[in-house]
Amino acid sequence: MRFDVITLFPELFEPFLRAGVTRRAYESRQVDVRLWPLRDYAEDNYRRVDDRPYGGGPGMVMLVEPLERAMTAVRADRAQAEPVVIHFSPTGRHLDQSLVRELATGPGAILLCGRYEGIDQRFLDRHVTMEVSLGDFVLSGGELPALALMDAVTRLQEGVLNDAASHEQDSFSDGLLDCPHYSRPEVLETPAGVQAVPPVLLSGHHADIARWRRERSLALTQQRRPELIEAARRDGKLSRKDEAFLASLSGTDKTAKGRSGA
Ligand code: 9D3
Repeated sequence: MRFDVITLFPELFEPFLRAGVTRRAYESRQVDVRLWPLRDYAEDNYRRVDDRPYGGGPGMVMLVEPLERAMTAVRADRAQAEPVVIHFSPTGRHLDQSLVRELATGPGAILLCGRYEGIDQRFLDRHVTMEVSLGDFVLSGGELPALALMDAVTRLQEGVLNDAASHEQDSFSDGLLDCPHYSRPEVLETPAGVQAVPPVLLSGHHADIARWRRERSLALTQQRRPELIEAARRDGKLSRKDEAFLASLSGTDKTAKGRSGA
């Protein structure tokens, strides 16, 4: 799989490509990331890549011509006839795990990172197949969204997670939020008091532990993201036991976190 990233800030990508569980996939070119510095495709003496918007107003617009030259170079370097071209934009479709899974099975994409107020619409009209947003908040450009997408897709590639089961236990893999996790020490002494690990996790009863984790996931999802419970129900992902547990929560949040609104 291959990602071609057109960006004014290629240096932002390097540290992410060298860290964590995804590193090996990038280094082995199992996921081949190629960076295309847009400024290299500016042709005038000032290496101009942006200019003022027609119609006036604040900010700058990314110029068609350098983008066009960069895109021509990328397409010439990619065998594929019609690669997916993703433009990261606050007006795009919100990135979610179903899009990530879809991209993870494909040949990759061309990723277009905007800066300033945005990109000349005429370039977008001719090249972009998909607009993707990271959510309803304002960033200064598309580079972090591009890194987020590549990270999410790359960790789904064969051999990236040591443990195949990590995939299945992921938040969202079955549409529910993840349960809490604990490690040593068994009892944590703090100035605010003593915090013990939930005893069931020390019991060695694997069925009980699995049930406890499932119930923590269900309760947390019901509390924070009730629409995900509805979706899991529609998708037939809730067992009779799950439904009985949810019914026992009886619509009131009895947890300390629920009462505090945390
Ligand atoms: C202050 C400028 N905004 C006017 C309301 C428009 C605007 C233009 C460019 C807002 C943000 C950006 C830069 N953002 C991205 O390129 C971006 C983004 C984001 O800001 N939030 C969530 N997802 C994304 S994907 C790309």
